[in-house]
Amino acid sequence: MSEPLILAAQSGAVRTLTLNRPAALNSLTAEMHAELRAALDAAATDTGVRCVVLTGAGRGFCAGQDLNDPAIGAGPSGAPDVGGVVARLYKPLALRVRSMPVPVLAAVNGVAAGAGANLALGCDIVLAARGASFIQAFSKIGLIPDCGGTWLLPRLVGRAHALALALTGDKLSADDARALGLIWQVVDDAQLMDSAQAMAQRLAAMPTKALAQTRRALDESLALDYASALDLEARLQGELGHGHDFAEGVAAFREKRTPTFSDR
Ligand code: T3D
Repeated sequence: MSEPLILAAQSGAVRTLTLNRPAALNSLTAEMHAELRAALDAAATDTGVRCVVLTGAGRGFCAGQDLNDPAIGAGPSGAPDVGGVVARLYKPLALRVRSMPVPVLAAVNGVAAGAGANLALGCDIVLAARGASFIQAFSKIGLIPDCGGTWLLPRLVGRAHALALALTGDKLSADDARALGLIWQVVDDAQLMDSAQAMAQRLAAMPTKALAQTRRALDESLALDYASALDLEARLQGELGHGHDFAEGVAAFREKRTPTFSDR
């Protein structure tokens, strides 16, 4: 029997998903897309999951689209159907990550290139091993950034750096990515998974629903004027105010104890 393309492991309320095609730097085939989407859907519906960690097996995180995958190359006419691939596979993947009901942490263990870089950057918190790197490899093969790259990059690092990264396709070290504000933190290679698990366990103990709504409010605010963002805050805060977690958080504060959150 062949190895799963996505490995899933559970530790407490943390589900770790590992992209598992190390010989091809975990580049994404159509089959792998299907397994990854299924694994994310399963984590989203499992109430025992309160944080997801996404990482890669071997020396790479993900080298983007598998450029050898025959299932992806050509459309019905025989001509390349790159737009169809992006619409059918990358858009739903990017939206799935961004709409998870729990925080998603990328533990970038090695090179993250093309859609693999943007898959990581679309996660809520990005931790990288010092030896990892980020490459907007698209321009080298005549494409534009996809998997959310055109939206994410300018918002993360501003137009000047976004455009230079996308036009040149230059490799950015983890430390430089951190210095630009592209990612959250860099840790020594040997510490990556321990640091990621520690951060994930911490997030898993937090009020999950409030974390998911925080992501939503920040994302939606980018298309809103100030007054509309304030309206959105009032609406989401109103919903959260009726939840168990708010009552529990306030009670725990008053009673000087650790809260136990359960909303999802
Ligand atoms: O339909 C569509 O295409 C639309 C969707 C587009 C989304 C995209 O992601 S487009 C961008 C696709 N990705 C790339 O262009 C990156 C290609 N890879 C590289 O440039 C390099 O591999 C890296 C810079 C990422 C790493 O370089 P290095 O020197 O550390 O490793 P390597 O020797 O190049 O790669 C190791 C193996 O992985 C090698 O296989 P081999 O020779 O040992 O059998 C290499 O062919 C394989 N590999 C790496 N990336 C891919 C890949 N195989 C298939 N597809 C890849 N993307």
